[in-house]
Amino acid sequence: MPSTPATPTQTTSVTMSGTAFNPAAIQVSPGAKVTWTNSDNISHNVTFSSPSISTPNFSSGSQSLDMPAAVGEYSYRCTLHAGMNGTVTVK
Ligand SMILES: [Cu+2]
Repeated sequence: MPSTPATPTQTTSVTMSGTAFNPAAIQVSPGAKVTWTNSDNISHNVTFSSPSISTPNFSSGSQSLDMPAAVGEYSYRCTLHAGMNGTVTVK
């Protein structure tokens, strides 16, 4: 039996904590602005490969990115930390 993907949380706010995105899977409206807040006191970033959008490295405070208007599931990662991954479902 195939595993069921986790249901994304409907929010536009993601925390970076413990070198992880929380919640790691979110769902937003087309074109929504998503804000990541770093509470780790070490540098992280948010890097999407398609579309090619990213935040600078930041170690405190928040950075926001506008999500695509096209529905779909967009994965992202922090390029500084292997395994620090998240997804944004635009629906
Ligand atoms: Cu990181």
